[in-house]
Amino acid sequence: MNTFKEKMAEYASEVDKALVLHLNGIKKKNNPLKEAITYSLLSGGKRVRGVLALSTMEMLGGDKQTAMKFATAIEMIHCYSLIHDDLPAMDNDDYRRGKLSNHKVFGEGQAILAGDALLSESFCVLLSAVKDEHTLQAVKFIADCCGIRGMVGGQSSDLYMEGKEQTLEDYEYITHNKTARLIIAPIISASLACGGKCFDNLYVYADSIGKLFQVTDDILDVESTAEVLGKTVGKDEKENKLTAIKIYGLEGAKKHAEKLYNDAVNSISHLDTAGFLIDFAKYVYNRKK
Ligand code: GRG
Repeated sequence: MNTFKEKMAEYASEVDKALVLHLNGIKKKNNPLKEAITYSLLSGGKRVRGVLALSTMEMLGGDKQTAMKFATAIEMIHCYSLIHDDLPAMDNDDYRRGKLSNHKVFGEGQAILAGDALLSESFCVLLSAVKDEHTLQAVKFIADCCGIRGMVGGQSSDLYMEGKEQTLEDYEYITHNKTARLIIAPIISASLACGGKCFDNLYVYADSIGKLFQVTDDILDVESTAEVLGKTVGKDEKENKLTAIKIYGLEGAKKHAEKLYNDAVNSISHLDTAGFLIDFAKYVYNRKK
């Protein structure tokens, strides 16, 4: 039997292969767009969102091809968000995944376009997955997670709140939308594609690990190093960002992480095919990068 680590690597490698295959199908034009997209898309992310799409669909006994399309598209959306987040107008970071940020290599204009193109391309992939009412609902859900009512809305609030007085309510809104929604997307879209199978339990699980992902990100920004994370560390405090550390303090944030981990596990522990997702929650809780 595969260990969690092996299974995780197997899913991540399937996502990588699908992304390479997709890029191979795009013709190079007289511009750097394909190169700029390839640079960021194949720069070695953990592929957690793609892994969640594949593993949840497998757990529910759903269609593998549909899962591959959801995984590919959501990783494209995630990649666009990282490229745009690194721009000087947003988080202004020169490094991502241990390499120069997209705009440091291709310039700000091309980086904006690479993000735009990845988002459009993701919807070409998602539309190709629509084959019935269930897959249509799943694609609508993913669209909702990444736009005004999701990641972009959260990022906009995060930018808007900079330098203003911030409350726990602001923190919860921003975390839920900016980060958790794109973790919820692969899990719940798999459930919807399977006719809403295990929807309620999986929603609690997805929401908990989505929030946990942001809390561990905030803790790592304090406790880890640029070498391990491949991006600048210690920026949150320096730039007075609204983080779990600011709201709960470092020890309080660790306690909050433990609660979210327990909530995640308790929501699905009674399901007999949930082994991988239970281990995945532990992986997020203990992650070092
Ligand atoms: C620009 C619309 C727009 C949204 C930006 C990505 C994002 C939203 C903000 C980045 C801020 C941040 C670090 C959030 C924490 C959660 C997060 C998205 C971490 C990066 O995701 P990982 O760790 O990255 O999955 P890899 O590189 O492994 O893919």
